Amino acid sequence: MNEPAPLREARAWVHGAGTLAVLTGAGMSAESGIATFRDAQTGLWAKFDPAQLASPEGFRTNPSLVWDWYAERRKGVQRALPNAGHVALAQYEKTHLGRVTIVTQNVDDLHQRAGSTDVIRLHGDILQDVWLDTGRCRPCDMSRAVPGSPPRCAACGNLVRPGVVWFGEMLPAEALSRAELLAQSCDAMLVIGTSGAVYPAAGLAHTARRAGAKVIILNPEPSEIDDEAHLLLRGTAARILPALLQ
Ligand code: BJW
Repeated sequence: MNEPAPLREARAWVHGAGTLAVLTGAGMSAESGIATFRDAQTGLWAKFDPAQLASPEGFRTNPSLVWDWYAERRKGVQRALPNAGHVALAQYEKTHLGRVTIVTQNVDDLHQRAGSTDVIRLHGDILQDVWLDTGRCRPCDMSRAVPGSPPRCAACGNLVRPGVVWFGEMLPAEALSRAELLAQSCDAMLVIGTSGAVYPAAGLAHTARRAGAKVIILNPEPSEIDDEAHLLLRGTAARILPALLQ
């Protein structure tokens, strides 16, 4: 087959890795119709203000604006289907059991719906409801939430918010520590569809490289962490991954 040398080399590193870490960002789900954040024309931050919509301060200032924005995005996630890239990763995990872990910044569930089982979610789950400040409120439960925009807990009165990680919030500790250990111990890291602008997720590529892993970045555009890559694959997730993981 007449294919580019970087793709052949990347395939050899991926298949040769006893432990493969896959770090994914919004570009992974772009071909499923879910908008990225920072793409110049179509990214969410080209139209919306992250400080207003993706921060605890923004939510406290205007809870219904933020809730309604997330409600629309939830519908988009529920309508979306995994693309050929998600499917290729899930199939690869099945044939390389115990050797592949996905670390995703994405708040959608498309990796899981494609069949991937070992998925670390760094930025939470957009489809989950949690209580503001307290997370899961015991002994309250969501079935007793008073409907509204946003709903409130019937027992404690607390506001309900989407279960995502906003700017300035800590990442889930267990997920972050698993991801960091993986970055320190993997043989190869495949970084897909992230601008590399948001930390601590973006720092995982640096950690992996410093620990001796081969780092491959798949992105149609330059990213802020391209310097960490041993190999750059220029293309989209749904086009490149089926070829890379075959
Ligand atoms: C394709 C494609 C296709 C297109 N195929 N590719 C160190 C230095 C500086 C700042 C900080 C630091 N450590 C912490 C911070 C502060 C902050 C931060 O990083 N700020 C930077 C912006 C400067 N980080 C935080 O606040 C984090 N919390 C934290 O660290 O707590 C401790 C702490 C707090 C304060 C100070 C210090 C420490 C939390 C970050 C939470 C991020 N939350 C969001 C929103 C989630 C909820 C929601 O969905 O609404 O997460 S923001 C948004 O960005 C989202 C994403 O997961 C995240 C990353 O974006 P991603 O995935 O890279 O998407 P894009 O759009 O940027 O890029 C898409 C890419 O795909 C592009 O490159 C395209 O080319 C490509 N692409 N089509 C493949 N088809």
